[in-house]
Amino acid sequence: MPRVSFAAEPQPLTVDLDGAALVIIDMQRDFLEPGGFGAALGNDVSRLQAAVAPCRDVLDAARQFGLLVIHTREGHRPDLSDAPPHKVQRGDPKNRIGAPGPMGRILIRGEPGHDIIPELHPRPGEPVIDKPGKGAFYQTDLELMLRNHAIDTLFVAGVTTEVCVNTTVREANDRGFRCIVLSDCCASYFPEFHAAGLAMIKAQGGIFGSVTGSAELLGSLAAVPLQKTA
Ligand code: C5J
Repeated sequence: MPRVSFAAEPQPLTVDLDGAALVIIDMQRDFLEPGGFGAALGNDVSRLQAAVAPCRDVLDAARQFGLLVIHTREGHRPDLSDAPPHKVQRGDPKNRIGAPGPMGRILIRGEPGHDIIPELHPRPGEPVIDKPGKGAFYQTDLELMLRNHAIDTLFVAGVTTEVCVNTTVREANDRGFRCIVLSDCCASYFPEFHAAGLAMIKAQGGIFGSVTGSAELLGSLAAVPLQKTA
């Protein structure tokens, strides 16, 4: 597979696509649609919609180039046995994890709200990591999967920038993976947290990773003579 070079912060990057995966974090109905967990916490879920179209463009390109695409979902078992009590007990009891909502029980595996939004729904064969925490490495087989595929670089997209994206990037960084966060493919309910979340990743010479935009990555891919697989 080809190598691509593109502008990024804090410095330009060259990536061997053979060793790269796209990880899409928690693009779930519970976070992006009215009636889910995000809304239950009082957030304006429409703020997350901006990331959907760029994310879809990158997902299409990743599929075309045969990149490993991994989706994650935050959520818990119906009996809440994997949900820490301090996480469950936060907030208004009628809007807590496990409470009934318009899209089923909030943040519970198998409920409609836990599913990934239709625009970004996984294709058969694309791994879906169900995670009980914010980080995608915590109590999951993500690291094993990446090592078995000889992946050392992650393009990271999803929501929310400062919570599950940042936590996952920090976990990945400590495990030796290079993270390239796609700024417009991520979003937050709080624009200032989105900006700060990205700033923290790329500060100090890229202390947790790099940041670029979907246009930069897609532009570099467009310049590659294609050995597309799909
Ligand atoms: C949150 C997430 N924000 N996926 N989860 O609770 O960022």
